[in-house]
Amino acid sequence: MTKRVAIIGAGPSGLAQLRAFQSAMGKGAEIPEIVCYEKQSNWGGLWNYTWRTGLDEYGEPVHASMYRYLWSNGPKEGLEFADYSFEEHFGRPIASYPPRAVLYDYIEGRVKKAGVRDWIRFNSPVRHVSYCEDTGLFTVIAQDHEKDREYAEEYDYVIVASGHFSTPNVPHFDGFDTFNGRVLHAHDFRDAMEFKNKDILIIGTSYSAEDIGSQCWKYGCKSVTVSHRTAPMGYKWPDNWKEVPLLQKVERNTATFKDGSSTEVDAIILCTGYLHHFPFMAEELKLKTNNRLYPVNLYNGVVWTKNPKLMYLGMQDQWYTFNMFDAQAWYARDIIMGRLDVPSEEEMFADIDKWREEEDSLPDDYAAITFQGNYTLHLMSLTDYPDFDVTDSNQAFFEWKKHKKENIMTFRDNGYRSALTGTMAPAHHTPWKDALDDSLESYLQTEA
Ligand code: FAD
Ligand code: NA7
Repeated sequence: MTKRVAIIGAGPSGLAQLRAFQSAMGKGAEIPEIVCYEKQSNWGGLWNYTWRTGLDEYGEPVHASMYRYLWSNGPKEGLEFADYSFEEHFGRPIASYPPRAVLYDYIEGRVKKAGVRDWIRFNSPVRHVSYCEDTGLFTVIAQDHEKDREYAEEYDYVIVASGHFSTPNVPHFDGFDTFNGRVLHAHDFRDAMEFKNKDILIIGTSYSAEDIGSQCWKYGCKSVTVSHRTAPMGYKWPDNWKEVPLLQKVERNTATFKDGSSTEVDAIILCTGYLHHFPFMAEELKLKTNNRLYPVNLYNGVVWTKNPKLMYLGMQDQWYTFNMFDAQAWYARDIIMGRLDVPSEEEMFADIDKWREEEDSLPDDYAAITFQGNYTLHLMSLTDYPDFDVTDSNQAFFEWKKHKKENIMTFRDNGYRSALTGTMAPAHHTPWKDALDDSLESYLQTEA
């Protein structure tokens, strides 16, 4: 009987899995029956923008954490699909930091070409996944919002590709309940214009803090104060931007920090990261990890060691994204199709330990990028995913870091070489700080 595979999520990771199977089919292989469950009404995952926050039209938690005016926070040369270049999609070279809508178009272009949309059941959140030792099958319970019914189906394999930047980590600080402005998490941030002429306080020092602060600055907020728990970001910020120690308390509009300093603020944005959250997985199948490069219990970063018929995609903290998800998806496919074996549980754990020990000893971000590049390369070497030169992609990331250090508000004006086509990206027609229109049409114009 044909094997059945359930994929949970049709974001970049889930779509990578669909494309991996379709690619094998295109080369004449017999593939399993594939069912992809997607909670939203369209594909693209976080790249599928919605104005909604809180709950969606069906009462489901809104998945989206992306906001208007979001431009890629890393060079596109670091994420390019090895089987579908930017040049193939857009018909010409484009600049290195596309806005969200442009990247969405690129993600969609590949899967439209592959013709895999019919494999996806939209408006279909998975409610529960369990495994039966006797039958050797998973039961997936899902909601069909269009027919307003819950139903169960059985599968030989399950691939969890539901993302991990959607359920906010929301700490409490003293006095929040007395604050006279809005307190929100980055997950609910949508439009920087809301904060025009306002003094904003940001908690956190990672990508969301840096980028949401920069958005608010770009769209005319009065000042940005960023509060750190561990260390300041240390970039050369504009004059109306300062970095302060951790927030201690809030009294009405006054925020006081660990060093005793204080400032008046109109809004507080918690850029405090996300939780790996899988309420739909049975306890013994549930990944529990913090945000790191090599999560626990996943052999080769993908295979659930306690039951190798279960796999997780894209659960790593991410320098590499789309091409790493692809490498994982091709690997997962080849295990399912019997082309690759997994070793004993003991060997899997020993291998995981080796990677995690290396991760723990990485001295800096440059080493972390190389680590994730090597991980992606390792997976690619196991399958027929087209080769690309990881050294070139690492190099794009290294230059990106250097450009951020030089000037955090102009780093997106730089271009990098594609590891696939060798083409140097052209400059964009308008510097990022002056480009207020983030539409696909505006971005693809050749002149301002
Ligand atoms: P997601 O994109 O999160 O997709 C998961 C999918 O699973 C969603 O469609 C969701 O609806 C679905 N789903 C979830 N639960 C269920 C369920 N129970 N049942 C059915 N379906 C479900 N990466 C970059 O490369 N460049 C960037 O510039 C960049 N910017 C980012 C900015 C923000 C604000 C955030 C939060 C992330 C950013 N990322 C960026 C990283 C991002 O994680 C990846 O680009 C990518 O979206 C991850 O793909 P994914 O498929 O693993 O997860
Ligand atoms: P990250 O990268 O997980 O970073 C979370 C940040 O939040 C980090 O600076 C943490 O500080 C900080 N944090 C977490 N909890 C607290 C508390 N309790 N108090 C103060 N600060 C805290 O999440 P991001 O949202 O920035 O990025 C996620 C993805 O979105 C990323 O891949 C991008 O592509 C976009 P720490 O350094 O641990 O002290």
